[in-house]
Amino acid sequence: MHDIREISRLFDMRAGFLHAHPYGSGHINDTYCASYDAAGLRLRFIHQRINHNVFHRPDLLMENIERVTHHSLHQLKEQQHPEAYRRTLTCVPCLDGKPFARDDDGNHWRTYPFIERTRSLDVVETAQQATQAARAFGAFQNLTATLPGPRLHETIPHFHHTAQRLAALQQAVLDDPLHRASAVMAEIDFALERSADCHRIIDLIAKGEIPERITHNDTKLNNVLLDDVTEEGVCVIDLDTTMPGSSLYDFGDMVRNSVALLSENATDLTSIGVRIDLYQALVNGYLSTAHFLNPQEKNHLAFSGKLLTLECGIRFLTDYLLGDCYFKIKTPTQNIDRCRNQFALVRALESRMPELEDLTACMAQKYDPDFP
Ligand code: ADP
Ligand code: GN1
Ligand code: MG
Repeated sequence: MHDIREISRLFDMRAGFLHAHPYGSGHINDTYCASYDAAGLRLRFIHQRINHNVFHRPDLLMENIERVTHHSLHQLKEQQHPEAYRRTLTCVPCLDGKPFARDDDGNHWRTYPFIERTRSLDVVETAQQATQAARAFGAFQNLTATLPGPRLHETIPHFHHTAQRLAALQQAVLDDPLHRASAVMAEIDFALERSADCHRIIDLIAKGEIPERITHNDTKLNNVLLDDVTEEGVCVIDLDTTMPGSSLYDFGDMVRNSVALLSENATDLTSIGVRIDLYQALVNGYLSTAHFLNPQEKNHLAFSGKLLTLECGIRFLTDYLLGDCYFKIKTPTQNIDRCRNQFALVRALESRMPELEDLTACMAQKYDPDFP
């Protein structure tokens, strides 16, 4: 717990601090929701400590976020969007005008207005929610496609380089600092058996068949806020990893996060499976806004779901072997439990892959009759 009243003094809040509490279920940053009094009106803000063990250059990260959010707002205003202020994050400046502040302990903090009358879901409940989330992430990529200026900073280099993630796992198995590897050999073998998969997208990117785009790279369902009433995806949040990437990383992570109807934290895996209707809802939502995709990207949408699930499982497993230094955990076995959850979903996706690929091709033709 941090002293959020103290933190609030670092920012140009123009309202009186009332109280704050930890908020959300993100694995990386420390997020607080704070209430303020503005002449009798209650306003809420998000104060967030950027995890500098994960993001080594919070200053460059915030430079990315400022550029992306300014550009979003500019575009929304050009479109005369009636709710521009609610459709993008906005950084509240700190006292010296910067979009982040440093506390006495060397932590970096940022503040966003709370986007009211929305909610974020940890587990998708309906196909409509999946469609809306996918539409929002596709629209976000449309928006970043026109970002002027230099390439964004890579806030975590090689973030979705799955082959490097596998290599990091192999290194963790060799180092095995907590002697955990022997008990999880089945999971390690599961990952190693899929080494070829880990190279597939990277090789296509290297050959230039899949283009680099500005992508979000962390398209968990709880990183998009859905309107309380209409369930429309109103605002894409958690922009820390918005940087050069592939559209397939964004789509694949949505699949990972949505089609199982089970949280990645669930430990009872008896019911884990792929809900084809939810996959269809995701493809439909994504293709309805991501008009820029080339045929190779469309061809790999179904595979990307399996790849990002495998990659996330590999990351949970690596973190478990290295002593749970990266992802926040609530129980000592949570990272290995999450790994098993993800690998069970990989198996389920593998068993339905032909169906998922056929369905993707049908949907791609619906949006583009020339699609092969
Ligand atoms: P993490 O990187 O730890 O996942 P997030 O930026 O995703 O952190 O924030 C954690 C949670 O806080 C989100 O899932 C969402 O529920 C909530 N949240 C973050 N920013 C806002 C905002 N501006 N308005 C409303 N809720 C927010
Ligand atoms: C982390 O920050 P959060 O909780 O939205 C992680 C993602 C993982 C996800 C797994 C910067 O996302 O890459 O897919 O956990 N973010 C970072 O739940 O590593
Ligand atoms: Mg998040």
